[in-house]
Amino acid sequence: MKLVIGNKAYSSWSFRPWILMTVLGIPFEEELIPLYREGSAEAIRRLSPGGKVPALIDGGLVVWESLAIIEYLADRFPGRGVWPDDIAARAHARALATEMHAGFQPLRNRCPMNVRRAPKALVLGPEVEANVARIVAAWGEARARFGAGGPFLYGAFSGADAMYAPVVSRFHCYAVPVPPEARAYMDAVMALPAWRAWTEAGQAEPWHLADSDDVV
Ligand SMILES: N[C@@H](CCC(=O)N[C@@H](CS)C(=O)NCC(=O)O)C(=O)O
Repeated sequence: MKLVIGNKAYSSWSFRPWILMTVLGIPFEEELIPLYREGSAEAIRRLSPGGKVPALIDGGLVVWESLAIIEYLADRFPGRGVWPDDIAARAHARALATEMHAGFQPLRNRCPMNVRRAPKALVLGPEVEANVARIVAAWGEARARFGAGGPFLYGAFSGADAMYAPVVSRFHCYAVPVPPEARAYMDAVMALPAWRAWTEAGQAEPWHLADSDDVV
């Protein structure tokens, strides 16, 4: 299987299936297309019908949209733990993942993922603060109800953690104030070797996007 991704420094949507496949040990090769450069859009469109990354190519099948890729991985690798085994936990995890996929636009706009940013706070504003409060509450509920088996949202690392991995990065890099339980969850995600591999590769990339680098 091949996963087509964007810059590791910035491409939050690419990070989601990449970290999930890496943590769960699902073998894949990656093709990285640097974003927003001459020829990028055409290069992406050749591989991904929606014209966006990520896309997963499995033989003759192309799956695009990060959440659809995660669902495909759940079908393709049953028993690998893409979603929690328990039906209630699984429903909750899918709801949380979908809420991320479809929402939190103010946070995404104000705090673009940028793994090169040293932690530095900025003024968030009420809409972003509301997103942060909702995410912290949702993480807390998942951990309290379903997280006893490990440090992640549903105990073991799952598709829900993958969907929120870029949020962990944003909260960290923009020094967003969070309660200790949320910080402990973030630290568990950031301690993963897969996290380090992605962020170190992103930090070493030669491409820079001013929109993301110049956020103050
Ligand atoms: N809803 C899509 C969003 C994908 C997306 O917006 N990807 C961005 C990079 S993070 C992209 O491909 N941008 C390139 C472009 O729009 O030309 C998903 O979940 O995969």
